[in-house]
Amino acid sequence: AHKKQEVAISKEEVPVESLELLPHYHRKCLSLRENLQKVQPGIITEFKRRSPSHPEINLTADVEKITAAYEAAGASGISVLTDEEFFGGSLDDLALARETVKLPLLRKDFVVDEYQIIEAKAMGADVILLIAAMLKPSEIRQFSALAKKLGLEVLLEVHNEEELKNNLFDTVDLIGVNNRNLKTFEVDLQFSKDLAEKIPGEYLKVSESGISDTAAIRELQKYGFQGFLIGGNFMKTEDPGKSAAEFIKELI
Ligand code: IGP
Repeated sequence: AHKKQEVAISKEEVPVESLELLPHYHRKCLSLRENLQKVQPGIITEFKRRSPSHPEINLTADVEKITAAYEAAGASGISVLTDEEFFGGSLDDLALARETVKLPLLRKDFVVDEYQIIEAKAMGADVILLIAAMLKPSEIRQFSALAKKLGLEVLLEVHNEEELKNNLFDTVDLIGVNNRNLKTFEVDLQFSKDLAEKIPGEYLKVSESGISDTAAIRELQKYGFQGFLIGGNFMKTEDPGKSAAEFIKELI
């Protein structure tokens, strides 16, 4: 049976106690970490309508159609942007993706409080993103501990050695090196290559952003990366699911 779930509109309208009553809040999460280890390389495809650097990637994209096609293409997980202001995303996109696929889902957003983590669980996410550049280590510690308590996995995003060193908590599961500098939007895969050897072995390594060909993945695999987060390269095409399928077929 298809379990439809009401979607949260805003913090003011939906108190935490109501989120905790939603069925997804009690569901057992899927492991992105395990899924990424099953098939190598593991591709996390992203559903993204627009971004600050690319204001019109695919504004009217159909989340059900594209996430279903990503799953059929062999993705290991799917990242869904829920930030409205900068990325045109929504919790509805996440909830619809949850209704559509059985893959682990990453809630891609700027998490700055505990409410958003509870909301992520209640809306059907399996993984949350914590961005080291915008949070204090004490917050990363606190938020990742809450996520673990709720059964969610944590992807910590770093861009330099300092961010990495300050946040190596055992409540983090995956470490993503963002190849895009969030201030200048400049992308360079060298960020992943430089940080790879500094990421302790217990964390699954993910390379994020700016990946546009399979050669880049082959190269990054040599540095120990097992997960690859790819958005624009697929979303900017006419048929993102088909682009992802062709890309993944070339790799596996
Ligand atoms: C995907 P790209 O270059 O393949 O579209 O990038 C993903 O890494 C990017 O969307 C991203 C992101 C973020 C978005 C990485 N970190 C933090 C919003 C917030």
